[in-house]
Amino acid sequence: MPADILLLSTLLPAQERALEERFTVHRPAANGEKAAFQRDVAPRIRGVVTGGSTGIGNDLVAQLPALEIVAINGVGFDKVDLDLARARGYRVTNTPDVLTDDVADLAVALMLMLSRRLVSADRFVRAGRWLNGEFPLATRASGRRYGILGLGRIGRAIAARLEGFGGEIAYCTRTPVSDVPYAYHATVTELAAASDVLIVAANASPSTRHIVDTAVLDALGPTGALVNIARGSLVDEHALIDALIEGRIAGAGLDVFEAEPKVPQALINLSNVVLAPHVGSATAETRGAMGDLVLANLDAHFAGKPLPTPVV
Ligand code: 8YV
Repeated sequence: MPADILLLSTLLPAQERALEERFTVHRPAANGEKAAFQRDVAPRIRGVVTGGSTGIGNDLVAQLPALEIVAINGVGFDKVDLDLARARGYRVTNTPDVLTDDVADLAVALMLMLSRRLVSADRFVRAGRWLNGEFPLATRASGRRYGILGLGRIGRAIAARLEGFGGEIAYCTRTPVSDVPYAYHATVTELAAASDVLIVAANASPSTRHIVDTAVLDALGPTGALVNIARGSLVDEHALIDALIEGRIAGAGLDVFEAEPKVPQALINLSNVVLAPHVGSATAETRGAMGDLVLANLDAHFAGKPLPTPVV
């Protein structure tokens, strides 16, 4: 009998069909159907498919006594309680590597859009304002001091791209990395002080929550820019908004937010920010590769084979 799977976030249509061919797929219960879901469906669920920013809450896990695997369609596992997974004995998988290039591309794109004011420039042309005069000068993107917070797969891919921009690359991680030529800073504040552009590419965890705070933003300074393609929780959003409004930093390029998809109106009102709706991995190619990896992990698990990309 095919295993019962709970699908908490969407996959590409072809991959949802592939999932349905192999498993009995359930979606979260609508309001009014929750009691029936808990009684009839939840006890049978052996696998959960979820997104990186959706994860699975411990209250839902508690309703799934037969849970064997949580397959995350994303690299980040901050919304899945790994200690609980170990204690209860179910597996957790993610989709590393296949999304690295896209997320790194987006970090560089946000940096370029911000420095060269491309969103405002686009609006300027569309509004016909070019006919009345030239667009104000922007800031160079090349040859700057780039600081990368977190030097995992994505941080390294961002650094590799920035090598093509000239300038200096520095990074901050818990312990120095031995195989890179970049300058190491032991604290984020020191990294920010040595950077014109600070790019957040670290994992989210309780220990990295609000790691970019007022002190870090002030160290980045009035000509500095912040780019975040990691998780909203790494940045103290209130401190960021204050720093942007008061001109204590020059601008921000943000793909992730603390309470996404809710974006603070204060950020929306600012012209020195570029906003994206968490689209780091959102290309057809990469979402296809991520979905394939989700299916490969589920297939391997239910065939009793080693998991391609286990977290737990
Ligand atoms: C996705 C992500 O937006 O990989 C991650 O951790 O946040 C993104 O790639 C998300 O996982 C889509 O489900």
